[in-house]
Amino acid sequence: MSSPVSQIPARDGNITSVPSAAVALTEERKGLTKKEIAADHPTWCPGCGDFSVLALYFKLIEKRKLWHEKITTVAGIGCSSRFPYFVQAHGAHYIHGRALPFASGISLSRPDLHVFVFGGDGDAFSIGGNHFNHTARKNIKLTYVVMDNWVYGLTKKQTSPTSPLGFKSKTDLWGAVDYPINPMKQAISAGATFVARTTHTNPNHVLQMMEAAMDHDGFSFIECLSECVEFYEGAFDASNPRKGGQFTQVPTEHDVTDEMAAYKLADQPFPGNFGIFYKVNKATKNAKEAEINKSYMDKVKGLKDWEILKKNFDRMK
Ligand SMILES: Cc1ncc(C[n+]2csc(CCOP(=O)(O)OP(=O)(O)O)c2C)c(N)n1
Ligand code: SF4
Ligand SMILES: [Mg+2]
Repeated sequence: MSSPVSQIPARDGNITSVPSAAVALTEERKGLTKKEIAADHPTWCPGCGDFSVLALYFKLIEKRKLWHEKITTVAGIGCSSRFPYFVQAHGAHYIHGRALPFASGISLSRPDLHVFVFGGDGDAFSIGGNHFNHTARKNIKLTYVVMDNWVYGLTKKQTSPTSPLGFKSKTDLWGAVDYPINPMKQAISAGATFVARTTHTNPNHVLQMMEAAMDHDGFSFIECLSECVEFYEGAFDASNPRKGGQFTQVPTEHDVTDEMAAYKLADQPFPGNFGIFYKVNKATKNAKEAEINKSYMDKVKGLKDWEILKKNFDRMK
């Protein structure tokens, strides 16, 4: 594995290279065991798809030997957003729909961490819709896993932005009339530089997508179908071979840098394809800000804090 490093501009203007979370382990320190990573017992309904996403996140931490202090788990509000409670590491269960701006701040100020954000379809695309678009276009280095169950689970069955037409819920007694959004198309058009799709019923695939997302230098987005057995049972059966459905991977000849080809994949009727639809390399906001910080630090090199402040005040006179 290559060793990506993050650059932290220090007060003296020098750039410090810090191994990113993806580099993880040195020889002296052992990786965490599942027992050390698991916190509270998850409070999801038995059979909820979110259990497998959590189990695979533990596996990722174990496999990639991430340390507690090198990983941050952030979420908004929803059943899926309870995620950080169950992980023994730093993190935050933040405001509904606001996980991404909070996580962006962490990512920009602590480039040595890998920031993971988990949440639901409502959190991501209703109340958090704006933040999703802006975080994607800024290409902030973090991984966002949306556990899409096509419903508001926590608040007991309201129509979500991904609910299909005709879905009967407490907010659409006669069936949903609003056209659902397509998370994959939205992510690509918003400017996400890594866009993938997976499903909780295929654990190996979920882990594969999480690893690839973590290794991506930029905003990585994964739509993970995660069944709400309480309020939308059977929603994803058509994508589950164990329920008579089909799990079709992205064709090997698909060019992940071809935006139009990615839209075409995203346009397939359900169950569609699973895998990486889109992946391009573009400078991150993290890198651009580090550059600005460095050039400013160079300008004030050798000055004391009060001298820098005075200089700024003098300029404003
Ligand atoms: C500002 C605000 N508005 C509304 C709510 C109520 N609320 C909590 S979770 C939620 C939707 C959850 O749906 P989703 O994000 O899909 O997560 P799921 O529970 O399905 O995993 C809503 C509307 C809230 N907590 N805060
Ligand atoms: S209500 Fe649905 S999404 Fe929430 S824990 Fe239960 S099964 Fe999971
Ligand atoms: Mg939901």
